Amino acid sequence: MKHVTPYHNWTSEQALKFFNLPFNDLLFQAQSVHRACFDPNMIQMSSLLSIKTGGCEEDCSYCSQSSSYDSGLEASKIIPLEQVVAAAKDAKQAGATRFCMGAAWRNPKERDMPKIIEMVKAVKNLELETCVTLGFVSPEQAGELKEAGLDYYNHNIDTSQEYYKTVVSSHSFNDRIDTLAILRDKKIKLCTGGIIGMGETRIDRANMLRTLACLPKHPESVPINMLVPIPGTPFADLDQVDSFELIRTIAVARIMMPRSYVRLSAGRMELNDHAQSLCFLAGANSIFCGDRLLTTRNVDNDTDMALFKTLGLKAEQHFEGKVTAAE
Ligand code: SAM
Ligand code: DTB
Ligand code: SF4
Repeated sequence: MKHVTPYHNWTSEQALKFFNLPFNDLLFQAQSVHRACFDPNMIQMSSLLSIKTGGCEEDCSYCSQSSSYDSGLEASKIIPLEQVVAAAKDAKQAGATRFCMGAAWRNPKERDMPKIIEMVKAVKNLELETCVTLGFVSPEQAGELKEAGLDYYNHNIDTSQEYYKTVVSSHSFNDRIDTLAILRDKKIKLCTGGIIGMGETRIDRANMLRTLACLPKHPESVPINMLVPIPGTPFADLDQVDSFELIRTIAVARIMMPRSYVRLSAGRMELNDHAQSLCFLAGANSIFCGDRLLTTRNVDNDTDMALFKTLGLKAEQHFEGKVTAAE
Protein backbone atom coordinates (compact mmCIF):
# COMPACT_ATOMS: atom_id res chain seq x y z
CA MET A 1 0.00 0.00 0.00
CA LYS A 2 1.25 3.46 -0.90
CA HIS A 3 1.89 5.97 1.83
CA VAL A 4 -0.45 8.97 1.82
CA THR A 5 0.69 11.76 4.06
CA PRO A 6 -2.15 13.34 6.06
CA TYR A 7 -2.58 17.04 5.30
CA HIS A 8 -3.81 19.48 7.96
CA ASN A 9 -4.25 22.82 6.20
CA TRP A 10 -7.46 22.23 4.28
CA THR A 11 -9.70 25.21 3.55
CA SER A 12 -13.50 25.24 3.59
CA GLU A 13 -13.40 26.02 -0.14
CA GLN A 14 -11.40 22.86 -0.84
CA ALA A 15 -13.82 20.77 1.20
CA LEU A 16 -16.82 22.25 -0.59
CA LYS A 17 -15.18 21.71 -3.97
CA PHE A 18 -14.93 17.98 -3.21
CA PHE A 19 -18.62 17.91 -2.21
CA ASN A 20 -19.59 19.60 -5.48
CA LEU A 21 -17.70 17.21 -7.77
CA PRO A 22 -19.71 15.03 -10.15
CA PHE A 23 -20.65 11.93 -8.12
CA ASN A 24 -18.54 9.51 -10.18
CA ASP A 25 -15.46 11.74 -9.99
CA LEU A 26 -15.85 12.11 -6.22
CA LEU A 27 -16.23 8.37 -5.68
CA PHE A 28 -13.29 7.57 -7.97
CA GLN A 29 -11.05 9.96 -6.05
CA ALA A 30 -12.21 8.69 -2.65
CA GLN A 31 -11.80 5.03 -3.66
CA SER A 32 -8.29 5.77 -5.01
CA VAL A 33 -7.27 7.34 -1.69
CA HIS A 34 -8.92 4.47 0.18
CA ARG A 35 -7.00 1.83 -1.78
CA ALA A 36 -3.72 3.65 -1.20
CA CYS A 37 -4.21 3.43 2.58
CA PHE A 38 -6.40 0.40 3.36
CA ASP A 39 -7.46 -3.02 2.18
CA PRO A 40 -10.69 -1.94 0.42
CA ASN A 41 -12.55 -5.14 1.35
CA MET A 42 -11.99 -5.02 5.08
CA ILE A 43 -14.48 -3.47 7.53
CA GLN A 44 -13.77 -2.84 11.21
CA MET A 45 -16.71 -3.43 13.58
CA SER A 46 -17.38 -1.63 16.87
CA SER A 47 -20.14 -2.41 19.35
CA LEU A 48 -21.95 0.09 21.56
CA LEU A 49 -23.39 -0.19 25.05
CA SER A 50 -25.17 2.49 27.03
CA ILE A 51 -23.77 2.21 30.57
CA LYS A 52 -25.85 5.12 31.91
CA THR A 53 -28.98 6.04 30.00
CA GLY A 54 -31.05 9.24 29.90
CA GLY A 55 -31.50 12.16 32.29
CA CYS A 56 -28.67 14.18 30.73
CA GLU A 57 -28.43 17.85 31.76
CA GLU A 58 -27.28 18.96 28.27
CA ASP A 59 -29.76 20.08 25.59
CA CYS A 60 -28.45 18.56 22.33
CA SER A 61 -31.49 18.88 20.02
CA TYR A 62 -31.03 15.46 18.40
CA CYS A 63 -30.68 13.42 21.56
CA SER A 64 -33.15 10.98 23.14
CA GLN A 65 -31.23 11.24 26.41
CA SER A 66 -31.49 14.95 27.16
CA SER A 67 -33.70 15.78 30.15
CA SER A 68 -34.72 18.97 28.29
CA TYR A 69 -37.09 16.95 26.06
CA ASP A 70 -39.71 14.30 26.59
CA SER A 71 -38.60 11.43 24.37
CA GLY A 72 -40.34 8.88 26.59
CA LEU A 73 -36.99 7.30 27.49
CA GLU A 74 -36.65 6.06 31.06
CA ALA A 75 -33.48 7.30 32.76
CA SER A 76 -31.30 4.70 34.49
CA LYS A 77 -28.33 4.69 36.84
CA ILE A 78 -24.91 3.36 35.86
CA ILE A 79 -25.21 -0.38 35.12
CA PRO A 80 -23.28 -3.12 36.98
CA LEU A 81 -19.92 -4.41 35.74
CA GLU A 82 -21.30 -7.93 35.06
CA GLN A 83 -23.73 -6.55 32.47
CA VAL A 84 -20.90 -4.77 30.70
CA VAL A 85 -18.71 -7.88 30.62
CA ALA A 86 -21.58 -10.02 29.30
CA ALA A 87 -22.33 -7.51 26.52
CA ALA A 88 -18.64 -7.22 25.61
CA LYS A 89 -18.31 -11.01 25.33
CA ASP A 90 -21.35 -11.11 23.02
CA ALA A 91 -19.93 -8.29 20.93
CA LYS A 92 -16.61 -10.07 20.52
CA GLN A 93 -18.41 -13.26 19.54
CA ALA A 94 -20.28 -11.28 16.86
CA GLY A 95 -17.00 -10.00 15.37
CA ALA A 96 -16.55 -6.61 17.06
CA THR A 97 -12.96 -5.57 17.72
CA ARG A 98 -13.86 -2.48 19.72
CA PHE A 99 -16.35 -2.00 22.55
CA CYS A 100 -17.65 1.50 23.21
CA MET A 101 -19.38 2.43 26.47
CA GLY A 102 -21.56 5.55 26.45
CA ALA A 103 -22.90 7.59 29.36
CA ALA A 104 -25.55 10.30 29.21
CA TRP A 105 -24.20 13.12 31.27
CA ARG A 106 -22.27 16.37 30.83
CA ASN A 107 -19.18 14.89 32.48
CA PRO A 108 -18.31 11.98 34.78
CA LYS A 109 -18.49 12.76 38.52
CA GLU A 110 -15.61 11.66 40.71
CA ARG A 111 -17.77 8.93 42.26
CA ASP A 112 -18.36 7.40 38.80
CA MET A 113 -14.70 7.09 37.88
CA PRO A 114 -13.81 3.90 39.84
CA LYS A 115 -16.74 2.07 38.19
CA ILE A 116 -15.77 3.22 34.71
CA ILE A 117 -12.15 2.29 35.29
CA GLU A 118 -13.20 -1.24 36.28
CA MET A 119 -15.26 -1.47 33.09
CA VAL A 120 -12.36 -0.35 30.89
CA LYS A 121 -10.01 -2.86 32.55
CA ALA A 122 -12.50 -5.72 32.22
CA VAL A 123 -13.20 -5.03 28.52
CA LYS A 124 -9.48 -4.73 27.78
CA ASN A 125 -8.96 -8.11 29.49
CA LEU A 126 -11.26 -9.65 26.88
CA GLU A 127 -8.78 -8.50 24.20
CA LEU A 128 -11.13 -5.91 22.82
CA GLU A 129 -10.15 -2.34 22.03
CA THR A 130 -11.75 -0.06 24.60
CA CYS A 131 -13.69 3.13 23.89
CA VAL A 132 -15.79 5.38 26.12
CA THR A 133 -17.96 8.41 25.42
CA LEU A 134 -18.51 10.30 28.67
CA GLY A 135 -18.80 13.95 27.67
CA PHE A 136 -16.31 16.45 29.10
CA VAL A 137 -13.31 15.13 31.04
CA SER A 138 -10.63 16.81 33.12
CA PRO A 139 -6.92 16.14 32.43
CA GLU A 140 -6.84 14.06 35.64
CA GLN A 141 -9.78 11.90 34.54
CA ALA A 142 -8.29 11.45 31.07
CA GLY A 143 -5.03 10.34 32.70
CA GLU A 144 -6.85 7.79 34.89
CA LEU A 145 -8.69 6.39 31.87
CA LYS A 146 -5.46 6.07 29.89
CA GLU A 147 -3.81 4.32 32.82
CA ALA A 148 -6.72 1.85 32.99
CA GLY A 149 -6.10 0.85 29.37
CA LEU A 150 -8.46 3.12 27.44
CA ASP A 151 -7.66 3.10 23.71
CA TYR A 152 -10.28 5.47 22.22
CA TYR A 153 -12.52 8.30 23.38
CA ASN A 154 -15.59 9.21 21.33
CA HIS A 155 -16.26 12.94 21.43
CA ASN A 156 -18.02 14.33 18.36
CA ILE A 157 -18.02 17.90 17.09
CA ASP A 158 -21.39 17.00 15.52
CA THR A 159 -21.62 19.87 12.99
CA SER A 160 -19.92 23.08 11.85
CA GLN A 161 -18.84 25.69 14.37
CA GLU A 162 -21.37 28.09 12.78
CA TYR A 163 -24.34 25.70 13.08
CA TYR A 164 -23.43 24.31 16.51
CA LYS A 165 -25.45 26.99 18.38
CA THR A 166 -28.59 25.84 16.56
CA VAL A 167 -28.03 22.29 17.83
CA VAL A 168 -26.85 22.80 21.43
CA SER A 169 -27.04 25.77 23.79
CA SER A 170 -25.75 24.23 27.04
CA HIS A 171 -22.14 24.02 25.88
CA SER A 172 -20.08 25.40 23.02
CA PHE A 173 -18.24 24.04 20.01
CA ASN A 174 -14.98 25.24 21.58
CA ASP A 175 -15.74 23.26 24.75
CA ARG A 176 -15.73 20.15 22.54
CA ILE A 177 -12.46 21.16 20.81
CA ASP A 178 -10.80 21.84 24.20
CA THR A 179 -11.73 18.34 25.40
CA LEU A 180 -10.16 16.81 22.29
CA ALA A 181 -6.89 18.55 23.20
CA ILE A 182 -7.05 17.19 26.78
CA LEU A 183 -7.50 13.65 25.44
CA ARG A 184 -4.72 13.98 22.87
CA ASP A 185 -2.39 15.27 25.54
CA LYS A 186 -2.88 11.96 27.38
CA LYS A 187 -2.21 10.00 24.15
CA ILE A 188 -5.77 8.68 23.90
CA LYS A 189 -6.91 7.94 20.34
CA LEU A 190 -9.88 9.96 19.13
CA CYS A 191 -13.14 8.79 17.67
CA THR A 192 -14.52 12.13 16.51
CA GLY A 193 -17.07 12.90 13.84
CA GLY A 194 -20.57 14.26 13.53
CA ILE A 195 -24.16 14.00 12.37
CA ILE A 196 -25.70 14.98 9.07
CA GLY A 197 -29.38 15.65 8.50
CA MET A 198 -29.91 18.18 11.31
CA GLY A 199 -31.06 20.94 8.94
CA GLU A 200 -27.50 22.09 8.20
CA THR A 201 -26.31 23.13 4.72
CA ARG A 202 -23.68 21.46 2.56
CA ILE A 203 -21.37 24.33 3.56
CA ASP A 204 -21.82 23.29 7.21
CA ARG A 205 -20.97 19.70 6.32
CA ALA A 206 -17.86 20.89 4.47
CA ASN A 207 -16.86 23.09 7.42
CA MET A 208 -17.35 20.24 9.89
CA LEU A 209 -15.01 18.01 7.87
CA ARG A 210 -12.52 20.86 7.49
CA THR A 211 -12.40 21.29 11.29
CA LEU A 212 -11.79 17.55 11.76
CA ALA A 213 -9.15 17.41 9.03
CA CYS A 214 -7.33 20.47 10.42
CA LEU A 215 -6.96 19.11 13.96
CA PRO A 216 -3.27 18.73 14.92
CA LYS A 217 -3.71 14.98 14.30
CA HIS A 218 -6.60 13.46 12.35
CA PRO A 219 -8.96 11.48 14.60
CA GLU A 220 -8.11 7.78 14.20
CA SER A 221 -11.86 7.08 13.83
CA VAL A 222 -14.38 9.40 12.21
CA PRO A 223 -18.02 8.40 12.80
CA ILE A 224 -20.46 9.86 10.28
CA ASN A 225 -23.95 9.59 11.75
CA MET A 226 -27.18 10.26 9.89
CA LEU A 227 -29.75 11.79 12.26
CA VAL A 228 -32.01 9.22 13.87
CA PRO A 229 -35.10 11.38 14.46
CA ILE A 230 -36.33 11.01 18.04
CA PRO A 231 -39.97 11.90 18.79
CA GLY A 232 -40.17 14.65 21.42
CA THR A 233 -36.85 16.29 20.47
CA PRO A 234 -36.63 19.56 18.49
CA PHE A 235 -35.26 17.65 15.46
CA ALA A 236 -38.00 14.99 15.47
CA ASP A 237 -39.68 16.15 12.28
CA LEU A 238 -36.76 17.02 10.04
CA ASP A 239 -36.73 15.43 6.59
CA GLN A 240 -34.20 12.65 6.17
CA VAL A 241 -31.10 13.78 4.32
CA ASP A 242 -30.70 12.24 0.84
CA SER A 243 -28.52 9.14 1.02
CA PHE A 244 -26.36 10.51 -1.84
CA GLU A 245 -25.42 13.36 0.49
CA LEU A 246 -24.34 10.84 3.14
CA ILE A 247 -22.23 9.03 0.53
CA ARG A 248 -20.67 12.33 -0.55
CA THR A 249 -19.90 13.22 3.10
CA ILE A 250 -18.15 9.88 3.59
CA ALA A 251 -16.17 10.33 0.36
CA VAL A 252 -14.99 13.82 1.35
CA ALA A 253 -14.02 12.57 4.83
CA ARG A 254 -12.03 9.75 3.20
CA ILE A 255 -10.16 12.16 0.89
CA MET A 256 -9.40 14.72 3.61
CA MET A 257 -8.48 12.17 6.33
CA PRO A 258 -6.96 9.36 4.25
CA ARG A 259 -5.61 7.20 7.05
CA SER A 260 -8.58 7.47 9.44
CA TYR A 261 -11.20 4.77 9.85
CA VAL A 262 -14.39 6.39 8.55
CA ARG A 263 -17.40 4.82 10.22
CA LEU A 264 -20.84 4.55 8.64
CA SER A 265 -22.60 5.06 11.98
CA ALA A 266 -26.16 5.84 13.14
CA GLY A 267 -28.88 5.80 10.48
CA ARG A 268 -28.10 2.48 8.77
CA MET A 269 -31.64 1.23 9.50
CA GLU A 270 -32.84 3.75 6.89
CA LEU A 271 -30.35 2.72 4.19
CA ASN A 272 -30.89 -0.07 1.68
CA ASP A 273 -28.07 -2.42 0.65
CA HIS A 274 -27.28 -0.34 -2.43
CA ALA A 275 -26.80 2.87 -0.46
CA GLN A 276 -24.64 1.09 2.13
CA SER A 277 -22.54 -0.44 -0.66
CA LEU A 278 -21.89 3.03 -2.08
CA CYS A 279 -20.86 4.19 1.41
CA PHE A 280 -18.24 1.42 1.44
CA LEU A 281 -17.15 2.33 -2.09
CA ALA A 282 -16.82 5.96 -0.92
CA GLY A 283 -14.35 4.82 1.73
CA ALA A 284 -16.31 3.87 4.83
CA ASN A 285 -14.38 1.03 6.48
CA SER A 286 -16.07 0.71 9.84
CA ILE A 287 -19.60 0.17 11.19
CA PHE A 288 -21.40 -0.20 14.50
CA CYS A 289 -22.52 -3.80 14.72
CA GLY A 290 -25.25 -5.33 16.86
CA ASP A 291 -28.97 -4.64 16.93
CA ARG A 292 -28.73 -1.63 19.29
CA LEU A 293 -26.87 1.65 19.17
CA LEU A 294 -27.27 3.53 22.47
CA THR A 295 -31.04 3.93 22.72
CA THR A 296 -32.20 3.14 19.18
CA ARG A 297 -32.20 0.10 16.92
CA ASN A 298 -29.41 -0.90 14.57
CA VAL A 299 -29.01 -3.47 11.79
CA ASP A 300 -28.74 -7.02 13.17
CA ASN A 301 -25.64 -9.14 12.65
CA ASP A 302 -27.17 -11.68 10.25
CA THR A 303 -28.29 -8.90 7.91
CA ASP A 304 -24.83 -7.30 8.02
CA MET A 305 -23.07 -10.60 7.40
CA ALA A 306 -25.35 -11.31 4.43
CA LEU A 307 -24.38 -7.97 2.87
CA PHE A 308 -20.68 -8.60 3.61
CA LYS A 309 -21.02 -11.93 1.77
CA THR A 310 -22.73 -10.34 -1.23
CA LEU A 311 -20.01 -7.69 -1.46
CA GLY A 312 -17.05 -9.95 -0.59
CA LEU A 313 -16.25 -7.84 2.48
CA LYS A 314 -14.39 -9.23 5.49
CA ALA A 315 -14.67 -8.24 9.14
CA GLU A 316 -11.32 -6.90 10.27
CA GLN A 317 -9.71 -8.54 13.29
CA HIS A 318 -7.15 -6.45 15.05
CA PHE A 319 -5.78 -6.07 18.50
CA GLU A 320 -2.62 -4.29 19.65
CA GLY A 321 -1.61 -3.26 16.14
CA LYS A 322 -2.07 -6.55 14.27
CA VAL A 323 -4.65 -6.46 11.44
CA THR A 324 -6.07 -9.66 9.94
CA ALA A 325 -9.33 -10.84 8.37
CA ALA A 326 -11.87 -12.86 10.36
CA GLU A 327 -12.06 -16.59 9.47
N1 SAM B 1 -22.87 12.37 26.31
C1 SAM B 1 -21.74 12.06 25.53
C2 SAM B 1 -21.46 13.10 24.49
O1 SAM B 1 -22.36 13.86 24.16
O2 SAM B 1 -20.34 13.15 24.00
C3 SAM B 1 -21.79 10.72 24.90
C4 SAM B 1 -23.02 10.15 24.28
S1 SAM B 1 -23.66 10.94 22.82
C5 SAM B 1 -25.16 10.11 22.70
C6 SAM B 1 -22.60 10.39 21.50
C7 SAM B 1 -22.89 10.88 20.11
O3 SAM B 1 -23.95 10.13 19.54
C8 SAM B 1 -23.30 12.31 19.89
O4 SAM B 1 -22.22 13.19 19.89
C9 SAM B 1 -23.95 12.25 18.52
O5 SAM B 1 -22.99 12.51 17.52
C10 SAM B 1 -24.47 10.82 18.43
N2 SAM B 1 -25.94 10.81 18.47
C11 SAM B 1 -26.70 10.92 19.57
N3 SAM B 1 -28.02 10.90 19.27
C12 SAM B 1 -28.09 10.75 17.93
C13 SAM B 1 -29.17 10.67 17.00
N4 SAM B 1 -30.44 10.76 17.41
N5 SAM B 1 -28.90 10.51 15.69
C14 SAM B 1 -27.60 10.44 15.28
N6 SAM B 1 -26.54 10.52 16.10
C15 SAM B 1 -26.77 10.68 17.41
C1 DTB C 1 -21.28 8.03 17.46
O1 DTB C 1 -20.75 8.86 16.69
N1 DTB C 1 -22.45 7.43 17.23
C2 DTB C 1 -22.79 6.55 18.32
C3 DTB C 1 -21.53 6.61 19.23
N2 DTB C 1 -20.74 7.61 18.59
C4 DTB C 1 -21.66 6.82 20.67
C5 DTB C 1 -24.08 6.86 18.98
C6 DTB C 1 -25.25 6.92 18.02
C7 DTB C 1 -26.48 7.14 18.81
C8 DTB C 1 -27.70 7.06 17.98
C9 DTB C 1 -28.94 7.33 18.75
C10 DTB C 1 -29.19 6.44 19.92
O2 DTB C 1 -29.11 5.18 19.79
O3 DTB C 1 -29.50 6.97 20.98
FE1 SF4 D 1 -26.22 14.47 26.84
FE2 SF4 D 1 -24.46 13.48 25.07
FE3 SF4 D 1 -27.14 13.39 24.58
FE4 SF4 D 1 -25.85 15.75 24.51
S1 SF4 D 1 -25.50 13.98 23.13
S2 SF4 D 1 -27.82 15.35 25.55
S3 SF4 D 1 -24.33 15.47 26.13
S4 SF4 D 1 -26.04 12.31 26.19
